[in-house]
Amino acid sequence: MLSIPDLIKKKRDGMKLSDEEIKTFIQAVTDKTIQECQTGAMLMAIWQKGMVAKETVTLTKEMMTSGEVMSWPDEWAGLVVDKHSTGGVGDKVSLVLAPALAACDCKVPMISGRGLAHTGGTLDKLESIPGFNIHQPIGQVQEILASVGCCIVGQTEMLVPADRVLYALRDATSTVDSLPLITGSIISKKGAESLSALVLDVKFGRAALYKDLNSAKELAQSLVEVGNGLGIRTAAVLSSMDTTIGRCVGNSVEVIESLETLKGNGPDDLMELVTTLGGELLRMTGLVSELPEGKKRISDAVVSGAALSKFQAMMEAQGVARETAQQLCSTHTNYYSILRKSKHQMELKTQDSGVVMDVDGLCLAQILHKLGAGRSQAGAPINHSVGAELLVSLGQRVNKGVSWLQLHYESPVPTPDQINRLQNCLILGSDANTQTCQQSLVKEIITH
Ligand code: IUR
Repeated sequence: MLSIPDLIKKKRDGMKLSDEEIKTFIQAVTDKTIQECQTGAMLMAIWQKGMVAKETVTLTKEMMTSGEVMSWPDEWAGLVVDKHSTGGVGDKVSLVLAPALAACDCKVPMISGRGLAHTGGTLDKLESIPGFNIHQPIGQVQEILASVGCCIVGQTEMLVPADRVLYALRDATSTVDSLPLITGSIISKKGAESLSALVLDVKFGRAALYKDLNSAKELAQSLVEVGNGLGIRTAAVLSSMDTTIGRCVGNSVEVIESLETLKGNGPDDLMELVTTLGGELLRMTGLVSELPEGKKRISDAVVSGAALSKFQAMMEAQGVARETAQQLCSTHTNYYSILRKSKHQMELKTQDSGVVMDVDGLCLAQILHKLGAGRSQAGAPINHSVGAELLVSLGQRVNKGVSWLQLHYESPVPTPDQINRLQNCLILGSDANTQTCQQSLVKEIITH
């Protein structure tokens, strides 16, 4: 058996590691018998020399089994599904998709994350609902799946401990952007949920992890190959992430937009993503035979109110008082009698007339982050009431002086420079180009 320095040397020199060698490395990481500098060196060797698909599958499997792996009743075989997104702005897909899938008879043990850099996190959004508890032990997750069909929770200490160690060291060693390491990190956590099917929303564009379609596609292909290699039916949807998804960005405001979507009033771009990702999952489970049928079933679950009932039941099962859950899900509710409204609102006005060509989702998210919608560092508090609502749509003709953005803020208040930068997020153009700005978000679906 090679020693840890030998393993590092082997990868450093561009050779493939055997299953046994990868197992040795991950075990040493998990048991903490390896020095941090050695882990860092191996991460850099992997970053530089890469891994072939077989090595990545083994790395992912070993990471997955470094901790607790969930198990489900036999009668759920084929029905346990989840989605992962590489992170976006205004990405509230999970809040609509999880209950919609539950309404289509799937079981959805959705393990979500917190906001990272300028992107929002599903857990932060849900915590703007008073009482919502994202910490659920595995036994409770199974009970909620049995009674409701979906839950949205945080990662427990016991799930994929090797990823915790590697992820922290990747940050410290500039090895975050490595295809095998990203793949191992994402798929190991999904694998530990013992899924039947997994769909990945791999985003590309200005506000995404990967700016260009080709690198996003490379990641999507690696995720799909390794997911399938682990025995999970896996597909990836490549979707563009330049502006915001829907109209709202922030925590409370995104919960409101999600609830409105579950009441049948959702924006087209959000519904397109929800139905495509959900439809693909239904196709992979075999509940439908073709994607269009799957999309229709998801859309029907939302429009009929079946998904809303699941969301209400999920809130109650995760600690929200019955009356609160009922009120949030009723037709004419005053959301701000329950969710905290920011102390101040401000409407930004268009400085010209024209057609809305673009809204810079990255710049908008970065400013909201600074105003308290995101964290300055891990563990720091966030202000759930901070956010923004877009009052215009792409392709819409607007006159000079109309309100285009409502900003919700408290402390810090936006500086003149921030307001100026927000104004520059809105790009107006001439009528001739309206078609180019109203394209579908979904570019491609990768199934193998
Ligand atoms: N999300 C993860 O879970 N792992 C990663 O490596 C990245 C995002 I980048």
